[in-house]
This record gives sequence, C-alpha cells and structure tokens, in this order.
Amino acid sequence: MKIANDFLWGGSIAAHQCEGAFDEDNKGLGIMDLVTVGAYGQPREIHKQLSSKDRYPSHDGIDFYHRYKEDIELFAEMGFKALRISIDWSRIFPNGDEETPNQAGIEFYKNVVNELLKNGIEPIVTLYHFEMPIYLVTEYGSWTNRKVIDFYLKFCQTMFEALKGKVKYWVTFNEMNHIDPQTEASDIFTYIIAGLKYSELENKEQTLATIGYNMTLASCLAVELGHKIDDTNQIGCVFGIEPVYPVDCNPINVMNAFKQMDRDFYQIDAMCTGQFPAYKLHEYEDQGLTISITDEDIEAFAKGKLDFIGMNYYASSVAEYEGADEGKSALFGGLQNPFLPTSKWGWAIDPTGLRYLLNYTYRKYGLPIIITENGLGAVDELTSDNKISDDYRIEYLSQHIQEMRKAIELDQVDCFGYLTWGPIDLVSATTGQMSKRYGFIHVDLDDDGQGTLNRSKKKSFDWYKQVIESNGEHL
Ligand code: BGP
Repeated sequence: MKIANDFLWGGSIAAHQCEGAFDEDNKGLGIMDLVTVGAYGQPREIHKQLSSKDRYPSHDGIDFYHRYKEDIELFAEMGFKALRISIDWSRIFPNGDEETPNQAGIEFYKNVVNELLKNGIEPIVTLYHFEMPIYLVTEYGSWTNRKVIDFYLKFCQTMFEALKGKVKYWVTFNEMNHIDPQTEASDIFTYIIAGLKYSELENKEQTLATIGYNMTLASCLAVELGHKIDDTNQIGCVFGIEPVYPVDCNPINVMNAFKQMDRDFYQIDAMCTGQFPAYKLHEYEDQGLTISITDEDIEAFAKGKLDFIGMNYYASSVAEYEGADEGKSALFGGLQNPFLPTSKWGWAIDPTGLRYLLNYTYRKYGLPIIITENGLGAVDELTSDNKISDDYRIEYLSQHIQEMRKAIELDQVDCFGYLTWGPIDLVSATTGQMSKRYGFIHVDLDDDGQGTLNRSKKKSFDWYKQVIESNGEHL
C-alpha cells in the first residue's frame, strides 16, 4: 500500500483554544471560559465564576473568530487537504437546553466551512472538544445526567443539518477516554472533558464510570443520527491514546501494561463492536460500580458503529509496577521511559510508538484510521532577523511521519490522513499557555495576553508545504 493520492494532510484546531470572542454574537459561557492560565508544574485554576482579576485565555484565543480567513489562506498556502475544527456547543446553544439554536453561531461555522471549501480544504468537524455550556454542568450535572445526552443530540442534529452537503467527515467527541475510574484522574482532565473537578466529586469512581458510559452511548446515538440525516456522512470518534509498555519481561509487568493500555480502548470497543464490552462491566461490578443499561441503549450500541477511528498521538509511557519510583510519573499516569527523550513539558517523544499504535488499533478493529493530532509543544525563540528556525519541530514531525509511512506501506494499515496539532500557535489545553507552541505559523501573543496577534511563517511552514506537495516523500 502507498500513501493514497487523496491522503488528508493538514492540521487540527479547537474552538476554545483559538476562536476567542467568548461573549460575542450571543455565545454562552463554556466550561473552558472559566479556566485561568497556568504553566508547567502550575495547574490552571478552575473558577466557578469569572473574576476581573484573572486572565482566561479562551476569552481571546488567537482571535480566529475574526481572522479565520487570513488563517485559512495560510493553511491553503501550505497545501492543506483538510482542517479539523470544532464547533463550540455554547455558541450554538448558549445554555445548552434552549428550544432553538443561536443563528449567529450557526452562521459563523457556515462561513468557516465555506471558506475552507473555497480553498479546497476538506472540513473535518468535531462536535465536542471540551466545549460544553457551563449551564449544563451547574443545572444538570453534566454527563452524569442522561438528559444531557438529549441536549447533545439536539446540538448534533442542528449542526448535521446546517452543514449537510458541505461536511462529510464528523467526529462525535475528542478524547473522552481520559475520563475513567481506572485511569489516572486529575482535576484538569476531568474538567476539560466534563466540566467537573475530580477533587470535588463525591462518589468519584461511580461518577467517572457513569460519565464514561453516557458519553460512549451519546457518541453511538450521534453516529446513528448523523447517518440518518445524510447516509454519505463518515462519522468517527477521536481518542487520545498512549501505548503503555511493560517495564521489563516479568509476566506480571507485561500483564499490568496490557491492562493499563486496555483501559483506553473500552470505549472504542463499544463503538466498533456494537455492544458495551462485557469485560468492562465485569470489572465495574468487581469494584462495586453499577451501570444501568436499557434495551434502547443496547440497540443504540448496535446501530451506532463508527466509520473511522481518530487517533491523537503525542507520547507513550511505561506501566506502573510495584516498587516504581513515583517521581517518574508520566503524562496520563504510567512512568517515564528511560529510553526516550521528553519535551519541555515532560511528554515522551516516541515516533515508533505511533507505528505500534496504528498497527495495534488497525488489527483490532480493521477500521480506517486518521491521525487527528500529532505535534510538539515547544518554546520558539525569535532570531535577530525576526525568524523562527524550529528545526526541533521539523525533526519531531518528520520522524513521526516516517513511522506512519512504515505503518501504511510496510504494515498495510489503512490510514487516510495526518493532521498536526496546532498548525497555528494556539492556547494550550492543559496549561493555558501560548508559550507552549505547536504551529507552523507563529502568533504574536504571550502568556499574559500581550502581543499584536500578527501571524508569521516559521521555518516549518515551508517544510510542511513540501511534505504535502511530495505526498510525504520529502521529509
Ligand atoms: C490534546 C487535545 C488538544 C490539544 C493537545 C495538546 O489532548 O485534544 O486540545 O491541546 O492535546 O495539548 P496541550 O495544548 O495541553 O499541549
């Protein structure tokens, strides 16, 4: 197999990290509008209400809301075949439970999609990328409440209909797999996915299990709905997955690593096999957790199978084991790998892990896969002539693309696209910083919100253009 001629090269962005305009055109308050700027080792604060003393990076983002034409033109100049955007739920239903949607919000996304199409860029639309109206959290208890599934479906229906005929690729959720009673939970991860602080949850394990189940069910229902509205829709779900390696060949450690990695797959199992996995229900039962499954749910799992799997890949980790040094913890639980370098933010750099994960996932499900995020968060320094020579970014991406090519060409994995995270600098989800940059395009904005917001090309801009032009040959 070769990289297909219509392979989707491009990038991914998310509304709350780039749009800004947080209170314009009737937008409601979204969960991320209440999160302050942090730093590496200094968590973002999560507020119950806005305070005039603090800075909330989502409020201004990188002003994509007003500059999307300029930004899309730059993506087109690089030769992008696809751009993954997200729809901010709180722009469409400001509180989440309204009868009718906010037309101004719909109009904005129609304009963005039209602009992409005009530039020959395929829009890939994520319906939930950490952008829930806060009202659904405070009034309804977020995803713990099944009513929220109905509100989500109404929002999905609104967008499926509004963008019918223009958008073919849809993503129901971004990275719901980071919420699970059996994975390492933290305030920020529980919050970005469900708007709830882990430390404040009363019945932690049960709540996370219920949320994980309800979101999985919501995804299946959205897939079924999207197919009903337009049977040419291709609907996937995006997962953020880290391969988890055993620390050595002690069978106990190998088994532990298997189990720890397996936790990231139960929702994919549910969305691809047509039923919520029995092994997971059994594990919950053992832990004294209950999930109530109705006959309608069983039908929904059977009918809402995914068309493709979206994979966000940044890093791998090593499974925890007895006697492990806790100081060596990695990003989403697990431990650092002594064989791998890390980014400034402690993320292990492991290109081979991408090939491993593509193979693992493709052999498990046989479904087409798109790499929906991959990239290096780094501090970029301007040289005296005002340029950014980001060779480290080029090296990171080039190594990962090489491994993806091996997966496609040698291992026969059906991978139909590669999207970098943050083709333009934007607000970091975990830290809220601007200084954690991913882009080919520099945005003049610092962590305090100071800067002209001017866009300029980094060295990697021309490099990626050439990668796309050569269909991945010239790296
Ligand atoms: C993924 C999220 C993105 C993005 C990325 C990089 O998990 O889907 O929204 O932010 O991680 O993370 P960060 O911005 O924290 O560096």
